[in-house]
Amino acid sequence: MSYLSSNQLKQYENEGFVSPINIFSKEKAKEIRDEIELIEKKIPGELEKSGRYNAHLISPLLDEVTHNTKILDSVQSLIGKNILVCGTTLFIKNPNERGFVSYHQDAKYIGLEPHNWVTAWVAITDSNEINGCMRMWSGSHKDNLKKHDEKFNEGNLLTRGQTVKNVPKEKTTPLILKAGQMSLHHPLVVHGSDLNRSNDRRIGFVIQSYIGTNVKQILGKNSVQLARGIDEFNYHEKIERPKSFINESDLKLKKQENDNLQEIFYKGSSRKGSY
Ligand SMILES: O=C(O)CCC(=O)C(=O)O
Repeated sequence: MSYLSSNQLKQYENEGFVSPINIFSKEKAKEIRDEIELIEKKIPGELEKSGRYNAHLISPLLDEVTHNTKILDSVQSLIGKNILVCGTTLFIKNPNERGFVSYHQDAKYIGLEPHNWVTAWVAITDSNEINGCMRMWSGSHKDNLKKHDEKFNEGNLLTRGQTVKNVPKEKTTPLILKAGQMSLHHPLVVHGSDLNRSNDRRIGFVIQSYIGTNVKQILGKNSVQLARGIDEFNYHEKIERPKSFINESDLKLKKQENDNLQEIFYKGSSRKGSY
């Protein structure tokens, strides 16, 4: 049986996202936040810019989230039973910083084809309209890829500032989540987020993305972990799960994976990798 109700499945089909979904307790979320903040303290800068990708490779707790049964049960009902993890991103917005995310479609720049994949946004802190939660343009996944401009505004957390024009912002749906809840969104749904106007951090741990084994990376190279089922296609190199908290060889692997990602994200761009 699916972890998603029939109404939630309908919501995904009609709107391009499903939210909120209960995954773990707020106490567990706090434990994960503490682990993230311990990494930041032990290795300053490790989770900044391109370092915000693939923190699950050095953190057993983030690895545990990535392989969480409730998340995988939900994902399975959207993309099938053979599931790979092809990367994660920490979207952290600190108070009094200018971080926002311009409206975009993930499928525009991630290079994963066909679109048999889904992104899980897991709230490590509460995420709401005050601290800049994600906002979705409901139903926009039913259109094809839209034109994106590259707008390199200060504070844009997207690598290339990819921006869809004329998004009806007043009609977008805020995805309000409590720490420990998640949302799932479709590769084609247009979404973004505003500034954090609160006094605390907003932390989202994003599995970007869960892909079916039939999905290829057409812009470069992505290594993957098998999350569930069998990989009958073997399109991607497999990588190990972390051996311990901030292990030397895992740190090297994270760096190598993130260098590969930079190649993908900046393909065809005049701008070269700072994020
Ligand atoms: O965390 C955010 O505000 C945006 C995240 C996002 O764009 C994504 O998960 O695809």
